[in-house]
Amino acid sequence: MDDFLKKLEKNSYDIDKFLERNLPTGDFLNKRLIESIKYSAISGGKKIRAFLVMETGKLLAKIYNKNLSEKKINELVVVASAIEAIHCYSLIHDDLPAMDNSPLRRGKPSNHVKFDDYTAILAGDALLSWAFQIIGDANFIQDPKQRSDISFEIAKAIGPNGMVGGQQADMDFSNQNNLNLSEIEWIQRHKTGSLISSCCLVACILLDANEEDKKSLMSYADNIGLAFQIADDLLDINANEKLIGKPVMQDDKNKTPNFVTTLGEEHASKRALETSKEAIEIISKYQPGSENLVSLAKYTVNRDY
Ligand code: GRG
Repeated sequence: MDDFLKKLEKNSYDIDKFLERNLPTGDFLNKRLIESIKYSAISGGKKIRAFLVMETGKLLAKIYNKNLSEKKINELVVVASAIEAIHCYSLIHDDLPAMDNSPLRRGKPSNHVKFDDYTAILAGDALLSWAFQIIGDANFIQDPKQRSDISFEIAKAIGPNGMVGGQQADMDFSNQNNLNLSEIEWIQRHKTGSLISSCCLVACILLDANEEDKKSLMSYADNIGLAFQIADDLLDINANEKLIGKPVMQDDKNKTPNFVTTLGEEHASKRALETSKEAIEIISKYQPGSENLVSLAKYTVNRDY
């Protein structure tokens, strides 16, 4: 696991380098907005979504015996960074008083606490727009069809029938403790799962994957997303607040039903492990070459933050 954590760290470093170089610099009166964007987007988080994009790309290159050129690696980094920017926007907005009202994120004051509510809203909006700006930039991704397919798939994954729709349902039903398991799973698949699945899908687009491999990799990603969310619900009751870098017992405080409140701790742990195992089984058919994706599946349920 130590070796895997080092790879995850190196990946974060590469993505941060891209973000530092390419996030906008203020050009006049917008300097405070830029400060707020950089405060949340750079040097924070595990960047597992970016890792998923990069590793899926590397695996596909291996499967198809393609040489992963520097240009192709850069394209993967661009899309991975765009997805991390989108993820960051969702966390900034999720922490706002109108949503989770969380004062801490990644071990430091949430964006709206450090700045203010309107700046946090605008920083999130700006990160979302910037993500599509770099995906659409021909200097970054050469093939016009790939640019348009990637934009389409990501927009679909994070829109009303994806992340935003899931977040709306999460908010609407947060005070109801009568949601059943399939409703909770629906919310998870939309709120968290669809962006995670899109990480594998965009790598498939960049590497021209065939339908069969695309299907397997999406199924791997679906399982990773589900295991990740159940593990997150378990961390909400068990984690060390300092280590996790955000308040614990948030779902209890906000009366949000989740996998643990519905299944109980023991069953939820079992389900997380089964789901991670399923992901490992799917990706193991690509051995050798998928070792880092196997480690990621193990990590989703063994992490302590
Ligand atoms: C506000 C449109 C909008 C969407 C919010 C992602 C999300 C949707 C809310 C976050 C709520 C939450 C805690 C979900 C659990 C899973 C999750 C996304 C955890 C945070 O992701 P990590 O652990 O975070 O990858 P880091 O900090 O490592 O990037």
